[in-house]
Amino acid sequence: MTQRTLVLLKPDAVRRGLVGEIIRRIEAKGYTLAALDLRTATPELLAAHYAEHEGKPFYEPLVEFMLSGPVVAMVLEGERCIEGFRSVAGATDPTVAAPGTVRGDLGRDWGLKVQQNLVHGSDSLESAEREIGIWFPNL
Ligand code: RTP
Ligand code: MG
Repeated sequence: MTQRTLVLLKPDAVRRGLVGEIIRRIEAKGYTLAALDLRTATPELLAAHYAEHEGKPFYEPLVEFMLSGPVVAMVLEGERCIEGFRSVAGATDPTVAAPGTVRGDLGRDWGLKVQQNLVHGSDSLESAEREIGIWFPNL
């Protein structure tokens, strides 16, 4: 089933010069870029994007981190790319993410700052459509 998914390369990925490496892995996997944009998030955008996490202990530091520099927002297209990109990304915590994944190979352990895990990928069909609407309303 061909799907679309919203992927963010977080500020740590941009700061560390890993944009090319991560896009290389996405393209090598066979996913197509349907949209790609370097931009600085806003509190409003992030409140919508992370609505499901509002109130959790990591919410405020996560939003602050996501505002700390530009992100690369993209829409990927491909066969089962929602699940597929999350498998390319690896587990949320870079320390336990499997080798071969973006977070496992390139992620650093910054102590309690689990939010600095390089990438975001939509986790379901519903969240993909919702998040694409937030980041690329004209797509
Ligand atoms: P993502 O949404 O970024 O693709 O990551 P995910 O599904 O693997 O993780 P999720 O549970 O949706 O959490 C969203 C982001 O919040 C940060 N986080 N920090 N305990 C913590 O400090 C903690 N837990 C989650 C991470 O940046 C995670 O990617
Ligand atoms: Mg998530």
